[in-house]
Amino acid sequence: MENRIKNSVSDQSEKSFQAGFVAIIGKPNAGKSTLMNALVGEKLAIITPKAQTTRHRITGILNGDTYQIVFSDTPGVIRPKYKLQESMMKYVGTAIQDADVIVLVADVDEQFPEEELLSMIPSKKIPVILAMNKSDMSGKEKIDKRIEEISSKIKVQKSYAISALQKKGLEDLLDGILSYVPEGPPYFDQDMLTDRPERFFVAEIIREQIFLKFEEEIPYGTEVSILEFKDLGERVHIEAEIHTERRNHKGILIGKNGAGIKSIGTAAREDIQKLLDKPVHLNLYVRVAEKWKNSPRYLKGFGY
Ligand SMILES: Nc1nc2c(ncn2[C@@H]2O[C@H](COP(=O)(O)OP(=O)(O)O)[C@@H](O)[C@H]2O)c(=O)[nH]1
Ligand SMILES: [Mg+2]
Repeated sequence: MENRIKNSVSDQSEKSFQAGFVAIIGKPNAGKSTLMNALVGEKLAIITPKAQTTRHRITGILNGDTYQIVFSDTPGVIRPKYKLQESMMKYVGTAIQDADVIVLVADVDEQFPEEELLSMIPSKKIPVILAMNKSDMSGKEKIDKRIEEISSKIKVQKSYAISALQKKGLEDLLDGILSYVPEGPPYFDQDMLTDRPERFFVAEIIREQIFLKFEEEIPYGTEVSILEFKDLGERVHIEAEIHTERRNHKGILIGKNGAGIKSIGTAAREDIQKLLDKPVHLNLYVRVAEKWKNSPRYLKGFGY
């Protein structure tokens, strides 16, 4: 990536500016969020080994000297089972609609394709670049076979074997993307990394800890909202609420003598301090929000 930026500097006089939207799509767990973070060089999207960690469309802006790429990390494509997932799939849809380029992220070890994912990709117009991810886990033969498999099912303009985790193959991928990014002025200020406010990322960091620390049902039934976000100069005071769909989950989240909530808070606070670059005081509360995943009222309140 360093090279790319340096090359751009020397090219600056001949080249006009490029700016565009790139939708990063794929099945759950393919490595979309890892890829976006690696491309923008900052941990914006939360990453956990659990599927469906990403619930929103998250913007990550890569600013080069001669280009601005606005990436949208999206939830993994699934067949929605409840309203929350319907909203999640809508975010994938709008990211695709806005896109100048689609980066389809596939996991080399995953069975592909699924109808849901393919049906969301428009049959023409928007160029599709295939990023065959997790190539650190497989041999060349298998990677090539998978690329061929996918290319036979949808029209792929370019394909690359990458490892988002090890940041391998990303410069080539970026060159490929740039070859389809139109000329035009930047959409955002060139020092902007995202269009989301800090408090959004604070809520995401807390949610990430719940995904990392608890099993199956609990993370999927949990949402986090920020009650208070006060920058007091030398430190930031944050009050956040963890909403859970079941009464017994509340007990599990709080834990014996508050051990559960304490461990979420301690880990989240560390990451929030890194994000805000200031000491943080974090208070967490747990509330039951029955059936929130299917409640339009709750979902609206949570920003879906
Ligand atoms: N081995 C390997 N693991 C990866 C790679 N990219 C992502 N992962 C892992 O795959 C899991 C899902 O990653 P994530 O970015 O959250 O996937 P998403 O659901 O598509 O956003 C995490 O445990 C990542 O660490 C990669 O290139 N190689
Ligand atoms: Mg993700």
